[in-house]
Amino acid sequence: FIPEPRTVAIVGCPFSGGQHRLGVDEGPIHLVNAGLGQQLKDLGWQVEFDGHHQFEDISAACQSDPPIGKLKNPRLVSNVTEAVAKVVGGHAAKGQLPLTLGGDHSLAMGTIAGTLSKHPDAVVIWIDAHADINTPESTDSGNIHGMPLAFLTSLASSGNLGGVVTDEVRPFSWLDKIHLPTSRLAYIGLRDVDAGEKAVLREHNIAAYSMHEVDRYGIGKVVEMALDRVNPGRRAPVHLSFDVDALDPTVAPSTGTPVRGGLTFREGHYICERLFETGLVVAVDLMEVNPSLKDAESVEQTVAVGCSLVRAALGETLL
Ligand code: B3U
Ligand code: MN
Ligand code: MN
Repeated sequence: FIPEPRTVAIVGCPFSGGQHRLGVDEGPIHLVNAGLGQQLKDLGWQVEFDGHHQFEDISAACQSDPPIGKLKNPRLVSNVTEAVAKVVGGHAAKGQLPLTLGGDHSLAMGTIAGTLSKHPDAVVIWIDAHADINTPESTDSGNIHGMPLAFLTSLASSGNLGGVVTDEVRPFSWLDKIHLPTSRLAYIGLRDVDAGEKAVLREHNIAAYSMHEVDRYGIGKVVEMALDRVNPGRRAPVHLSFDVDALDPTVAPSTGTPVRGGLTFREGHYICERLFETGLVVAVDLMEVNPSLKDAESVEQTVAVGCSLVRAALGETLL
């Protein structure tokens, strides 16, 4: 039994340590300042927002954070995502719907771990231009925002970070007990997938729908195909993790790694609307909005699109 009105807990995560471009930590601040909270109230939600999370103590404690193997900022990312997992898991435990605003996509290690703590059978729908499933061995960039799904699916673990670790607590050891089976992960929107990632998607037969499938079948069919693969009975809770770079750069220009040929405005919104319609959505992430990239008009456009994607995922309809 879920009391009405339902509560959405906005988890603002101004964090950019999973990649190297400054400014993505400003994303959540812009989204909230654009009035997202009130917009969700207008949709009938009770909204809880306790301000943006401050990761300063963690950053201070990670002053010395040399790379491990290729991984950049491993201690910072591990500690921040562990904190996020606790916050998201706490909201989920109270029956609230956590809405996490990033920040870079490494944060999803925290959000999805938090969701799994309350809903161990949850499936993940990952909307992105990128597969974010590089392992410490396969990564070229060393940026951890390209790896969250490798840790979540146990393809990567704290024991194989690709370098010698002498830390008292091994970074990412908190994640070793978290396991998202690859059979419960579906992607939509892919178009910039590294060779090592393609091998993983194939080897594990992961439900991956690239822009090619979106073109071929149309977005309506693709969403049903994705759900049929990971949630055939339409009973499992759904965690939606939306990287704004899934959208075409003409639609969402202010993001760190734009890739042309992306989802249209409507295709992005359709995914959110359809998932809401299933009644199964238990958590939503909106990641990689970077207001320091591009001109003021592009920033405003990207922030507005981000807000409207969230509204669609939380029940806004066209009619
Ligand atoms: N696959 C590349 C690029 C990338 C992943 N996620 C984003 N970019 N945003 C990497 O760095 O792992
Ligand atoms: Mn991503
Ligand atoms: Mn991406």
